[in-house]
Amino acid sequence: MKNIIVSRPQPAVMLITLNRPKAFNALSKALLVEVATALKDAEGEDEVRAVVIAGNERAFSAGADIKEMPESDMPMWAEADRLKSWKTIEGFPKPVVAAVTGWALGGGCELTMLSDIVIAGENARFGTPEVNIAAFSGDGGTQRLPRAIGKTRAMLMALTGEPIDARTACDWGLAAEVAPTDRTVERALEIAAKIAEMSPLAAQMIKAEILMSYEKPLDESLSLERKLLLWQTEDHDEGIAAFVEKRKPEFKGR
Ligand code: DAK
Repeated sequence: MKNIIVSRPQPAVMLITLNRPKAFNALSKALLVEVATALKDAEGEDEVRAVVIAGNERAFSAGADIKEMPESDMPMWAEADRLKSWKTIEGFPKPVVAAVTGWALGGGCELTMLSDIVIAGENARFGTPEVNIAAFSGDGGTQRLPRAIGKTRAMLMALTGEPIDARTACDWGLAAEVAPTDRTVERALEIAAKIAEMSPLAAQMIKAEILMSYEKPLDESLSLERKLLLWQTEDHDEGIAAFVEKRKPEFKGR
C-alpha cells in the first residue's frame, strides 16, 4: 500500500493511517481504494474486531484530491473505483473509530461521519469547504451532516465553507470526545481495544441497529429491532454465565 499504513497495534485492532502527508492526506482515488482494500481484509479476518482510522497531526484528511479533478475525462466523482470504495467504507460491518487531528475537510469530514465513533484531537478542524470550488459534499455529506448536527448548522458549514473547531464539533455531535492532540490516536485505540473485548456479534449488531435508525422510518426500524427478540448466541450465553460466576467473559464470536 502506497497511500496508507496498515498496522495491528493489537491482534484484534487494525489501525489504518492515511499517509499522503504532503497532500494533507487528500483522498485520491488510489488512497480510497487502499482504504477499501484494508477494510475488506479486516472484514475477512475474524481476529480483527475493530478498526481505527487516523491521519497525522496536521491533517486527518483535506478531502477529495482537488488536483486529480482536472485529470479525469469524466466527472471524477462518478468513477467506479471511487464509488465502490466509498460503498465498501459505508458498508463495513465492524466498529470504526476515527482519530481526527488537524484538518478533516470535505471528503475527510465525510469519512469521519462514516466512522462509528469520532475522537477529535484538540487541534482538529472539521469543515465542508467544497462550496469554495463550486461543488458540494457529494460523498454523503449533504445528507449525513444535517442528520448529525441539524439543518441550520449544516447549512452554516456547507454554505460558508467555514470550519469548526474540535470543541464545537463535539458540542454539535460530530465527535464523541475531545482528546489532547498528541493522545488522540492512543485514545481511539483504547476505545477500539475496549470494543474488541466485547462479543463481535453483539458489536456488529449494535452498529447495524444504530445505523438503521438513520436509514429507516421509526416504525420499520422498531419492528426490525423486535425481530431480534430471537437473538441467541453462544457469546450471549457466555456473557450471562460470566456475570453469574463473577468472572470476565470470553467471547468467541459464535
Ligand atoms: N487536494 C489536493 N491537494 C491538497 C488538498 C486537496 N483537497 N488539500 C491540501 N492539498 C495540498 C496543497 O495543494 C499543498 O500541496 P503543495 O502545494 O505543497 O504541493 C499541501 O497540501 C499543503 O496545503 P497548503 O499549502 O494549502 O496548506 P495550508 O496549511 O495553507 O492549508 C488547507 C491547508 C487544508 C486548509 C488547504 O490546503 C485547503 O483549503 N485545502 C483544500 C481543502 C478542500 O477544499 N477540501 C475539499 C475537497 S473537495 C461530489 C462533488 C464534490 C465532492 C465529492 C463528490 N459529487 C458531485 C458526487 C468533493 C469533495 C471534496 O472533498
